[in-house]
Amino acid sequence: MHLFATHFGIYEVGFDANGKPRLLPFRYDPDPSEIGLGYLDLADHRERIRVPMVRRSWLENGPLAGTGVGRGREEFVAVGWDAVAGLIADELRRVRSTHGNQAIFGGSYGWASAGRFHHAQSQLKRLLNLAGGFTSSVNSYSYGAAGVLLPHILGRDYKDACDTAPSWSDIAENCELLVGFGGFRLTNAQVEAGGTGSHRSVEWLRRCQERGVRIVVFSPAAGDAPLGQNVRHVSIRPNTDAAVMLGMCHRLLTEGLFDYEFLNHCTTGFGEFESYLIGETDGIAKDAAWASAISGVPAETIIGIAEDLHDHRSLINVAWALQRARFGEQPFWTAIALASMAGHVGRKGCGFAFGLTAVNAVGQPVRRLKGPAFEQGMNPVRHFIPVARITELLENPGGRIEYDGQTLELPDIRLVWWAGGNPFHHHQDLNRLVEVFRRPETVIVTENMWTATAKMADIVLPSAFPFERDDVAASSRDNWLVYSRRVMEPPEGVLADHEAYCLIADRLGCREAFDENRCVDDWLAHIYEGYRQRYPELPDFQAFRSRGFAILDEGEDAPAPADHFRRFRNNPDRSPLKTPSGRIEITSSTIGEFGYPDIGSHPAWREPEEWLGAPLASQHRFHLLSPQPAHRLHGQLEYGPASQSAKLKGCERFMLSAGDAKGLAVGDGDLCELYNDRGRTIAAVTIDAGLMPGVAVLPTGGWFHPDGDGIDHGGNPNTLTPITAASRLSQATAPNSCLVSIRAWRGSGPEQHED
Ligand SMILES: Nc1nc2c(c(=O)[nH]1)N[C@H]1C(S)=C(S)[C@@H](COP(=O)(O)OP(=O)(O)OC[C@H]3O[C@@H](n4cnc5c(=O)[nH]c(N)nc54)[C@H](O)[C@@H]3O)O[C@H]1N2
Ligand SMILES: Nc1nc2c(c(=O)[nH]1)N[C@H]1C(S)=C(S)[C@@H](COP(=O)(O)OP(=O)(O)OC[C@H]3O[C@@H](n4cnc5c(=O)[nH]c(N)nc54)[C@H](O)[C@@H]3O)O[C@H]1N2
Ligand SMILES: [Mo]
Repeated sequence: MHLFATHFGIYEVGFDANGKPRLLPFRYDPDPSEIGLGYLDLADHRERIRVPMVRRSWLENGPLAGTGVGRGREEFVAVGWDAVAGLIADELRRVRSTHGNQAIFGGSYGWASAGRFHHAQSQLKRLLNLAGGFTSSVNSYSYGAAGVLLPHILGRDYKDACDTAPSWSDIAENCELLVGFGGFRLTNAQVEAGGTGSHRSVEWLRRCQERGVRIVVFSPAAGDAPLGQNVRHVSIRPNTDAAVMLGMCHRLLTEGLFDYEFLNHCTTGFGEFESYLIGETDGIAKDAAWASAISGVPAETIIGIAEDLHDHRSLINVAWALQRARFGEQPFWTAIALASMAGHVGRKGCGFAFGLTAVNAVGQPVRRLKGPAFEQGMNPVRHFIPVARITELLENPGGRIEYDGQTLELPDIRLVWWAGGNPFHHHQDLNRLVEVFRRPETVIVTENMWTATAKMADIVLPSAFPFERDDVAASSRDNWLVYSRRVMEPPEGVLADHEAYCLIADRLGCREAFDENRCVDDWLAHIYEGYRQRYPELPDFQAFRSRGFAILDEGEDAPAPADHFRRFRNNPDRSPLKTPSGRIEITSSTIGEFGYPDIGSHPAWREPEEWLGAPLASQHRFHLLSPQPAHRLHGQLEYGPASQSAKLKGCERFMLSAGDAKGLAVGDGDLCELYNDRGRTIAAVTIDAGLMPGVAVLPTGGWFHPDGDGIDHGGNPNTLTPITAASRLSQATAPNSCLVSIRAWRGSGPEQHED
């Protein structure tokens, strides 16, 4: 079978009457995603990068002439591959001999495309490591706060974003009440890093409902609650979930409705938390009335659901979005404390989970295909940043930031190279990012489209689309392995990242170390053999390639893994967690001892600078949430048919309640300007009857498209979001704490502003 693998699923390759290739849903996928169906349309899109390009004044005057201010507004000159490989090799040599390798930032965060070999970050990092190393980045935008917090609370086995949840099959069979903070944004489950052959989250959630699992969703948006029976939506002010959970903890405590045995044997530090709950530490009882005043959730609702959580076999799920906010560690930590009190942690299908439906993998009862990665080699440079500190890195050379008990020194970056990510999509406060991106001496970007990031480069290397090369694709969280076979050749002048870096490695004298004398076919066979060594039941490479895919446990579900915490609950001495105490740390003396002003030793409510209760809300009165886009993957496939047809008059859509629209004198489809002190962006109103007043929702992924006045016509929410970290502990991204103003826009839409 001729297959093409993407992060949103597998597609079959067919041909239309004119012999033109087209993508079709994969026959074994019960719920294929529409996102990728139009992927091939991008092959000859006008925004495609077709040849290596160099910004004119960098080319003419060199990296030291201080022309970085021209980035993003100057023309590019086409150059040949030989010339560009020479320019890059010379520039890498210059920077490393003058400043040392730490002056090269190769963090390069981003999703790029599926495929184990043509993995954009790995290709770049392997090259840079052979060139002496680079300043790197750690953690993710997805799970930055939780990924640092949870190893302290649950142990290092729970660092991965997909590893806390019980399996869907256990939830459907055993859970009676599923309470989802942040709900279930089902369009997100189309995606899985590395791809999947079988989208099943939506079906699993439906099966839970059919089995009588009652579902409660706390969200500012009613759309985060699934349709169907046994569902209740509770409207909540953004960023206040921790307060509601604390109100629930308080109720369970004062009513004596908590699992004393579990708290005693399986957790540590409940006493300190208890003092905080009853107000011994600060004079404020965190009762339901207190939580209600903060969150807008009626006190009796908080009380009722708290008791329900205790009285029934319950599971608390928290959406990843909640930790992508100021003090984003708190709702996760508080949920763990609440579930521990309610007493069902370690019971099948119960306890707590993070990110059910955030991506397809969470909760899937499958045996995972964990294979070898394309080897990046060793990075001799010890400098790194938590990934969302890119602005500080470029703004403040020689500065320091605190992070998870360490003090990190920010090196003086002279060269930035980005491949497979789009910081002008993913990072916050884009206008500030534009300024700092003008500081380094050289910026190199490897991309397939003229993204805002590519436009900010000095040297742009055109990269082949994933359907223009062969690869072995798999997700370490899934049981499908795919031979993703090229559908067409890349345009002349465009190379796969690997081929481009071979040319540069040649100039650097490390070609042999880079490609080990293997051609791409050899690499694919080599990577596949790595899988076979771990899973001998897989067919040999030739058979795999001709069939197009392989699957573990074909035709049946792998047995549901035992609930993670069951063994621990049964015998915490014999199966301790990998925390300092071996227990769930409701109080973490490690975190307490860091002495950070923005996170303490136990879960707590902390008031963000930007939320509906903040003083700033008198000036900018809407809380902006920026969830994931339903019709594309981040900024990818923005020009695909699914993304384009979801727009209105070519504009991104944002959601507003009917009352707010009326107050602003705008109607469905009207263009509005969303603005604050950081930026301005244009989007079209969609009235959402289920949205809480005071909240605006603008999904990510509209391409940053500022005009001469600095107004973004692409509807990118990151023109508005702050770079403020969740806390010093995680230094994670926090775009969901953002206040904006909104007014009708009388100017033109994006059609008039296109290049
Ligand atoms: N306001 C706000 N911002 C957010 C979020 C939010 O919730 N709110 N969410 C954040 C999250 S969770 C994430 S994960 C990030 C995502 O941010 P990114 O991962 O940076 O976004 P993508 O658009 O997927 O960028 C990947 C880029 O890689 C390119 N690419 C694809 N294949 C290849 C290849 O083979 N080689 C090369 N060189 N390039 C390739 C694509 O063209 C694309 O431009 O955004 C974050 N930003
Ligand atoms: N189609 C598609 N799917 C994707 C992606 C994509 O780009 N496109 N990206 C993937 C990636 S990289 C990631 S990390 C995941 C992210 O998955 P999540 O982090 O779960 O997703 P989000 O879409 O950011 O937010 C989910 C919901 O949280 C709610 N929410 C936000 N803030 C609050 C709050 O303070 N309180 C409450 N109660 N609710 C709140 C919002 O209403 C939103 O609908 O999605 C993945 N799935
Ligand atoms: Mo993400």
